[in-house]
Amino acid sequence: MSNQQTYNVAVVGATGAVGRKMLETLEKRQFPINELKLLSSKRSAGKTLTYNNQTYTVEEATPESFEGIDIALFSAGGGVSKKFAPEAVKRGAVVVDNTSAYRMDGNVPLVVPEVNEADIKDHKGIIANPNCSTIQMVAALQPLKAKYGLKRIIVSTYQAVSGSGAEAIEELKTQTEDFLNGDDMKAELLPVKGEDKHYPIAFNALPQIDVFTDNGYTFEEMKMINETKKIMHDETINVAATCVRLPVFTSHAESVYVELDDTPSVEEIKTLLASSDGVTLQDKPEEQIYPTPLAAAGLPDVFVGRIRKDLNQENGYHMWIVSDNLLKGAAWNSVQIAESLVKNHWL
Ligand code: NAP
Ligand code: 3JN
Repeated sequence: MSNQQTYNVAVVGATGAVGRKMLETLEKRQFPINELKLLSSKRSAGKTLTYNNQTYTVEEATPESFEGIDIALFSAGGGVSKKFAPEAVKRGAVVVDNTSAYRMDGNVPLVVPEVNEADIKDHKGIIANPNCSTIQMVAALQPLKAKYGLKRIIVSTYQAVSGSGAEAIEELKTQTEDFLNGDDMKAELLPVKGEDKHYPIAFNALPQIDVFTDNGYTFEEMKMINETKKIMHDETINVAATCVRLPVFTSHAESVYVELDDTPSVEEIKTLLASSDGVTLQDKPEEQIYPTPLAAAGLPDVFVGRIRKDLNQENGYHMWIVSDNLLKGAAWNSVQIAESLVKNHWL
């Protein structure tokens, strides 16, 4: 019999696009679970989900749901985290929160383990998982920052609809079928649920993810800017972002321009990234090898390719970064944080 310590784990938002990937990832990693509790809103209470070939009944989340829970993985929206994360902490759980509710809170570590795992130990009950677009970018850029210094990032994203949840996946499917059948496409959700205007996502590209802020950037863009500085512990990095939604189901892609302090060769950068944790280099233009969203889907790594020097700026470099937004961008990063809590005795 194994003496391995096991933990009571709650997944909040278990029926959602991210929650389902959380379950898949916990199972794949054989996370040491004693009891598993699957929580959702009243709507899905009573539904069943399988984990390790066992059937679990989903329950409505209430404050009492967290009695006896050691680790709670939240991905049910910021409002749910604001309401229930403190209740979970009060009852002794450590929360790994996938929403933006606490990301910029000075008392809450914001963690991508390949970048700032040590920040986890300072938690006071809640650890925040960054936005998916931020995670894949900082995971790829941290090795460059550590070795060559990082002054500036300009990023344009090409984001999958699964970042907007299960309903957005359905909207892309339905619009695609309607368009191919010669029917009108109904746009009811994207770019942002509840906003005045909606545009079809099928066969389209929408330069709006989340609502606009007063400075003309969207919240998604501001998340990338602010979260990058917090995770990298560097307020001096200049970051600009343009976030775009594409008719892709899974994996976000990013065209990234960086200016470094130093001027390494492209070969030096490739060698560094090829040996970096969580990063896979796919960069052989002569063989048309570069990352794509379809190929990255279902895999935990951050894929980097198309690395080249800027033609005018000596310390400027361009690259293409792709990762499964529901795995490294959400579920896998959260489970990595949970694994680190356990491994380092930081619970
Ligand atoms: P989704 O597919 O729409 O799923 C939403 C989940 O939240 C469902 O399980 C839903 O349960 C649950 N939920 C909704 N209201 C609830 C309530 N009052 N109490 C308890 N559970 C409730 O959305 P998703 O794509 O999985 O995303 C969920 C959240 O994760 C997002 O809002 C966001 O905050 C976060 N997220 C983070 C990233 C990232 O970048 N790290 C990426 C995507 C999402 P029902 O089945 O009962 O409706
Ligand atoms: O749109 C994407 O590709 C990522 C979306 C993330 C998201 C969606 C709804 C609410 C977030 C997030 O994690 O930043 C939130 C939120 O919690 O603010």
